[in-house]
Amino acid sequence: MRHIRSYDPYPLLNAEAVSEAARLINSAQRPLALVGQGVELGEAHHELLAFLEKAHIPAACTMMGLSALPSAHPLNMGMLGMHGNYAPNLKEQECDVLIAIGMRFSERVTGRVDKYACKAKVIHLDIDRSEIDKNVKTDVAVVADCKVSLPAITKQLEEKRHDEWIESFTPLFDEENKKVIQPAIHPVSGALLMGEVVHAVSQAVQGDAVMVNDVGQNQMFSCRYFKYNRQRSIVTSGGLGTMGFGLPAAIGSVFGAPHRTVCLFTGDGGIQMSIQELGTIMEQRIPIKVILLNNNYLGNVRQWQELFWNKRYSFTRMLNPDYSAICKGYGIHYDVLTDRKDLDARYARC
Ligand SMILES: Cc1ncc(C[n+]2csc(CCOP(=O)(O)OP(=O)(O)O)c2C)c(N)n1
Ligand SMILES: [Mg+2]
Repeated sequence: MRHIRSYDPYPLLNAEAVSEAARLINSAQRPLALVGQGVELGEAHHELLAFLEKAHIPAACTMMGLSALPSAHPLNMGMLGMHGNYAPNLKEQECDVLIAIGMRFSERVTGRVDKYACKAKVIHLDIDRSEIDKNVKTDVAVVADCKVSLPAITKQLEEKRHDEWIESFTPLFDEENKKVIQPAIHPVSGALLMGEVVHAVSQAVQGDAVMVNDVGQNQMFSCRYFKYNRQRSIVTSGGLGTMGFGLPAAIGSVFGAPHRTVCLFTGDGGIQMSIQELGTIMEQRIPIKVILLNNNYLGNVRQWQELFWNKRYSFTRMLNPDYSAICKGYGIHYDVLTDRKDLDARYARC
């Protein structure tokens, strides 16, 4: 086969790197695994569980890897990064060994790299050699498909418990739950919130659906509050942040997984970038649940103008079309939900 520079789809496992990684993990007091989409693409879900459970390692997922580990697994510590959970973000700064598995240390995960995970030795498992040392300096690199590297490392791991370390996440969870999560998913007054809508849909499908999203606040809230118990269940444009991705991606998801429920969360800005695909839905009679989280704003940009640009709002207010009329035109069944008290009853039909 012709050699293409920097293209090496099946790198051979380096036995020395595997032993060095296992040695570091065996000596760790406060290990933390970061799980990315590489686990999903490599279909290394069982291998990941065997690895985490043998050495009792807490893990947090990147946005792209959210369904690589069941949401309710006791070692799942939540989502990493700027819009992620409090506990894993703080614990990255405390851990002594960080094991990155099929993830690329995006800047939304790391924040300032010069202050990132300073107390940790870093082990990076990735199939792509060019990811190693790209963003975060690595102590041990295991360049291979993680379906191969994870079991090789697991074989050399000692069975361990890290109860005290794992319990130290709990007060941080409790604090986030009280101050952020409960007010987002169970608000008692005010306008309907994205978090409570996502939570209600997630409850209705009981972790069984494929979740697709667009870009913006709808993406962040759906990533935060949708739960999974099946692998390969999230479809998002991730760091590419491509508005208009959601609707066609949801159509593709139905064709890719025809026996599964597909839920799309999208925004009033993003849906208008590929709204013509409602025609495909009409024509193909595609059974997607489209949840348009209409806040009459390019909400994510407005949020940045508010927080980082001194509330200088510019061109973020949306003058929206009548979406009901549009659905009617395409012959697509729709429901308009504005009242909190209707939430559970409507989504129970999901
Ligand atoms: C094609 C494209 N254009 C612009 C952006 C920049 N951008 C990111 S989020 C966002 C606003 C999204 O608004 P909306 O779809 O209503 O979602 P919301 O944040 O309100 O949930 C914009 C303009 C982008 N990511 N992609
Ligand atoms: Mg919006």
